[in-house]
Amino acid sequence: MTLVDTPATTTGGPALTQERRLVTAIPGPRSQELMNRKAAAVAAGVGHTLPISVVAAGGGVVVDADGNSLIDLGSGIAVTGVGNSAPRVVEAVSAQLGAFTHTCFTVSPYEGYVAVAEKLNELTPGDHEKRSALFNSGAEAVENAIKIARHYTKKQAVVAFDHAYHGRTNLTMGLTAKNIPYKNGFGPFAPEVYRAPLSYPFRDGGLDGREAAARAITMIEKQIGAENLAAIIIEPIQGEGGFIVPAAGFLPALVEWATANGVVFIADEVQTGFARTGAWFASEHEGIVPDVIVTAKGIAGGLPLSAVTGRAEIMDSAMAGGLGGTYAGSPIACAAALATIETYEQDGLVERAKEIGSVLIGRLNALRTADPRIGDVRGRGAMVAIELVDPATGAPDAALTNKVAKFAHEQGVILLTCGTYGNVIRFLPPLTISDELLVEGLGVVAEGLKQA
Ligand code: PLZ
Repeated sequence: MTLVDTPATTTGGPALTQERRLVTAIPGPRSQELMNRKAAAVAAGVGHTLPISVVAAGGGVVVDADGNSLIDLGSGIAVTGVGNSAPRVVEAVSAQLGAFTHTCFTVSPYEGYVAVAEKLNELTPGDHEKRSALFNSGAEAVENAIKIARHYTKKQAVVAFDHAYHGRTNLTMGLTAKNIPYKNGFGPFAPEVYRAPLSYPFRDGGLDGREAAARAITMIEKQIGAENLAAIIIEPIQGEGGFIVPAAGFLPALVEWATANGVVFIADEVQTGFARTGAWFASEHEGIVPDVIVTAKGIAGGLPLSAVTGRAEIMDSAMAGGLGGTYAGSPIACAAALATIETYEQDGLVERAKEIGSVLIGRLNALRTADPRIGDVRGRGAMVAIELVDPATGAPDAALTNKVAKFAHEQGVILLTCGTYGNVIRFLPPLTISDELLVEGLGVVAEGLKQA
């Protein structure tokens, strides 16, 4: 691997020196300049976690315009599983750019779209016959999954769960649980969306998975009725809501009930999909086979692409012309997706996610033993979190969480928070990060906790 030292002019990708390097305060002067321009030009509603001006990224680092090199523990929110500017992706996208950039698949089709659909049908759980349709964003794919389920079942109601996150469009805002910042003042929301209680082992008072599922099913039967319910949608591990892993048995019981009652079970694997959790899809950990599965983020190495994959009879129910979009399944994004999937396969990244997971869980559990403010350590593979609490009461401690995140940012670590109560620190490193950088990043978090 070539080690390149000057940041502002280098390309990204794995050629970047893999180190944390601070040459100015964060933000440095050039980043600050961009932040000033941003404040004057970009709508205030578009926030940011870390005020830097990115010029390159790759492996496990992000480099800013001032020459600082930050450890990436966020992957742009679980997107760059294969790393930034992954070589196969760069090559495939460059070739596609030279061939053609756009025709609109629903006007004049091309092979890349079909090849991605074939790959998704093969990789997603279940050996039944499947079909896929491609879109641009996670929210757009979720919307389409619901459209398809309603068309197939000829029913209207949809159940989402406490702590759910499904997007920022009108229907998906309604499916999303948390008000601030996602929904506040943005209503009215779409009708026929209902919310059921989740299994949240850390805050559930000892309910096991089957009991938590029974609680949700009772609510659904009493308040909605299976005869009105088109679909249940759930993230197999809640992402934005706090990296909540439901108790074992919760998801299988919901799938069983949905199957028995003519309700389409939709797994939103936008954040959990594509090797992230140490399996191709998080549904596999619980042995469930969703009727429909929604993917995005990790699917295309950073290019915008999303997909709905499901049972052929469900997916084929919408009339020809009923699904689509100008850019949906763009040839460039499809080229990126095929190269991304090949990279997960060839570079053994499902296994790598497991290894990253054992480093994370091991170190964080050790921290927890010495620090009662860490109420819970949870997650699977390279999707792990700590929940910070007041040790005396167990109450969520968002202030501490923000302090630790701020400390990490100032020390050159990109660290994300999440959770309905804003008290969860989540770890979503690119699967291309080295153990050294990962451990160094965790060390900064530990120091942040100590100083807070
Ligand atoms: N479903 C499970 O995690 C996106 C949100 C970032 P889009 N999560 C990151 C933000 O603050 O906007 C997400 C998700 C799950 C759907 C989505 C939506 O995916 O590609 O952001 O539309």
